[in-house]
Amino acid sequence: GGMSVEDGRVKLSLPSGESADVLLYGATVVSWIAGGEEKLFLSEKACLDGTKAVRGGIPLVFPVFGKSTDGPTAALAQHGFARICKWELLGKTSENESSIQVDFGLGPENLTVDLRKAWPYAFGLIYSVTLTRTSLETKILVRNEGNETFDFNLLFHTYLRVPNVGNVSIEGLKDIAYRCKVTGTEAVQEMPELSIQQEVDRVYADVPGSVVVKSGGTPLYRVERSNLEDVVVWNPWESCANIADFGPSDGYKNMICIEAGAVSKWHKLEPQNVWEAGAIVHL
Ligand code: TA6
Repeated sequence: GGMSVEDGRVKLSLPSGESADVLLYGATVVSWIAGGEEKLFLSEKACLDGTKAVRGGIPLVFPVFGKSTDGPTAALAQHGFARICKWELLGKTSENESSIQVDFGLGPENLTVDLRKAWPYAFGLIYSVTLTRTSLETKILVRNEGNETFDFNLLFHTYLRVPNVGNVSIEGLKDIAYRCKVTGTEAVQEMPELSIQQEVDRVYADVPGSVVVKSGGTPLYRVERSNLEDVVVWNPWESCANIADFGPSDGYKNMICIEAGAVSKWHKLEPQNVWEAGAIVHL
């Protein structure tokens, strides 16, 4: 067990065999192994060399979800800069037999000059990844270190690995209003369970409880959130063939993105204030 660092990749591991790998690039979790099985989907065409956001694992979305056309985040690429910047390893903050936590940091000093111009706020992010025998927790602390209020979105763009997405059902979204990004419409989910039989890209706003991902009726994952009101569900289906770094071409069958976030509205952070949130994926 412990933490090791090699080539910009930080490995967390427990004596009982579980592990998680986090790239300094984007502080992207790219692997989570428990019971000898990989729990995250990582595209076989994902760029892991720091040239492009990672297709798979857990990219971190900040300070904007999607692409905004106006306001202070308009100059930023889709999903912001957190996932395309090199983070600092702050270090291991706790470890025992059954749990290990490692922290990462990002501030303006880690951004390119162009990004700093595009989003000129004095911010500090601390990202904590905690591995236990039966869960992976991601926590974020956003601090406004300047004297100007800023608006932000935040989201953990988690690609969960599933045996066959056609057998997946998602519980916890009944009666929740969502925006469908495929059709550009809004609706309320009536079904107690969502099954995935085509492209799905939905932003569910104000989801009160946990979301459970089942495979053939058996619970695989339970996603618990704290201070993250929204849940995005995404599977590109066969249109994954149009995503350059998505592979294999039928890889959509083995993934479902269940993304815990604060994205349906802007969050305001005043000078010298801190905002904290987190998500835990339980097995
Ligand atoms: O979170 C869902 C989503 O915003 C989808 O609309 C889809 O485009 C996906 O993220 C991937 O975005 P990316 O920028 O990584 O290609």
